[in-house]
Amino acid sequence: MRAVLTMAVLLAAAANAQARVSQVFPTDDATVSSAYPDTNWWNAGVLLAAYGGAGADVRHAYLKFALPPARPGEMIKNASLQVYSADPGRAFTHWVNLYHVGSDGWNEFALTWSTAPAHDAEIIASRQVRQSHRTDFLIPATVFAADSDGVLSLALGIADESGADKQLAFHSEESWSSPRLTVVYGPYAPIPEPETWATLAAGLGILGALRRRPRA
Ligand SMILES: [Ca+2]
Ligand SMILES: [Ca+2]
Repeated sequence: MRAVLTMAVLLAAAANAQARVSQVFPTDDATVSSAYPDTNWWNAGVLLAAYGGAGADVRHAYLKFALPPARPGEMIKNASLQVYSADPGRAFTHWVNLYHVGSDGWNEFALTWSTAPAHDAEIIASRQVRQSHRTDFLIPATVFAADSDGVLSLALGIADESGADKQLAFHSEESWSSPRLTVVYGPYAPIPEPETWATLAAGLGILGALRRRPRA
C-alpha cells in the first residue's frame, strides 16, 4: 500500500515538474527511390514520400538527428518531428507514416535505396499531411528508451504504398524551412512495465474505495 501511494505521489510530481525543450535540425536528410536505387539526392531542396509512376516507384525520406544529451536526473519525455510540406501547386492530402530506423550508420552523401538501412516495421505515428502545411509527428518516450545512443534516425513514407500515384514533398535541411525535432526533457522516471500499471490501477481503486467508505 505504501509503495502504491509513493508511486502515485512520484507520478504526480513528475507530471508537474518543469519540462525543458530543445530544438534540433537534421545532421543528414535525403530521399531514396526504388526506381533509382543507386541515385543520391543529399542536397535536394525537398524530401519525398511517394508511391507510383512507372515501376511502382517507392520513395522514402530519411532524417538523422544528433540529440542534445539529457542533464543528470533527466530523460527524454517525448519529441515531435515537424515537417513543412512543399509543392503548393498540388492541392491534395495523403497519410504519411513515420518509422524508426535502427541503424545510424548512414550519411546523406552516400544514402541511396541500395545502401539505406531498413526502417522498423512498427509505425511511430501516422498523420494526414496537407500540402503547404506544417505537420507534427509525436515520438513517445518508448522510442528513446529503446534507442538511447543519442542519435535518432527516422524514415517517412506514404502510408498506402499501393494503387494510384501519391506524392508529398517536404522542405529538406538544405531548404528554407528545414524539418526539426522538438525534444522534451523531464525528470528521470522509469517507464513502468504493464504489470506495474496494473498494480498502480488496483492500488488507486483501493484508495477510491477507502475514500468512499463512510466515516465511523
Ligand atoms: Ca540533405
Ligand atoms: Ca540511434
